Amino acid sequence: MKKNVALITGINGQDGSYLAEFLVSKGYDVHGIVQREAIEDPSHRLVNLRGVADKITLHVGSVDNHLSIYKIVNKVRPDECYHLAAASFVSYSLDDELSVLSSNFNSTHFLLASIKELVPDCRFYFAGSSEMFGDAEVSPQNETTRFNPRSIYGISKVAGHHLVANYRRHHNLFACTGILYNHESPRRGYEFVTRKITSSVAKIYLKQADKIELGNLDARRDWGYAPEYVEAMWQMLKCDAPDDYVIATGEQHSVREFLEMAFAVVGLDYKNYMQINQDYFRPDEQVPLVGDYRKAATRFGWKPCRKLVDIVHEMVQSDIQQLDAAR
Ligand code: G4F
Repeated sequence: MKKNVALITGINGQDGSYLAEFLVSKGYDVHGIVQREAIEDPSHRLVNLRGVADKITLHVGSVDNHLSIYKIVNKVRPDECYHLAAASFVSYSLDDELSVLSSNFNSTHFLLASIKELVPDCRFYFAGSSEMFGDAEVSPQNETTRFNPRSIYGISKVAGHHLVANYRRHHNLFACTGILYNHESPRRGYEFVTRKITSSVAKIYLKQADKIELGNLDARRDWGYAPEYVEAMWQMLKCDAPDDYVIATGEQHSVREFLEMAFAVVGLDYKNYMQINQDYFRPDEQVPLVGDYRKAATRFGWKPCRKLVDIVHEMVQSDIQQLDAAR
């Protein structure tokens, strides 16, 4: 029997690598697009894929280049395409507005246009974000909440979401946006606050550092577990009809609570190591971003399971192990 074929952009990132593992476990023929630099430096840039490296096919290409995307889609002819690649760190988008907006928007357009021409039955997943709600007017947010992005990153995701809806409506593509809230794991990038905290805790515990510098400790987030969130992406594409879904936990915690939990894993008090740095502050957030995931729960039975305290524990332990192994 012919295997289902999936194409993933951003396959070597946190979400892409968990999704690749999940789809391989489901019997998919998994393909991913990576930059040439990743192939040339696999021990760093493909580290997240080491568990499935011999079970997937990587294609060198650039999501910023229509011809490159077109050729890969034509070669792979996917049944499902997951578009996860994006400039995704909100602070960088404040610094580099023009390239974040054009890259995030154009890559989505190139993929949709190629799929429409070459494989119109291919199901398409677009990685949206809670940053689309930005300075939200209500909390919790759901699929009907008005978008009010506060960063170029958020604007690029709203624009991509409208493009997806347009291809669904006018070109009959099975295309969905997953509006995912923050989701974490040991594979999270070091620039995000959760990994910054857990990797610093590991260093402090192993006496390789003596402080951590952070911005606003009262900032609140709805933090979930990345491996569970990638399953929701797949479940969306298995529905009878395409639609958009909020994926979240519905719970909010402050950066301070995250810090407390992380230091508690190694029996230390964060107050002894903490330094506030104004450089890491962002504009005030009045209404917390918290997601209402009931539509996903009702339509395809998705719900978050892993508690934040357990996610934090896993991340700290993993960072300690990695540092230990490198000694
Ligand atoms: O970890 P963060 O940088 O994540 P942020 O901005 O919420 O964005 C992440 O989640 C979004 C939703 O899924 C994605 F769309 C996006 O791509 C990305 O994955 O910051 C979390 C909070 C912010 O309120 C920030 O102000 O932590 C606060 N914070 C406090 N001190 C800090 C720091 N954030 C960072 N990165 N570094 C700090 O020192």
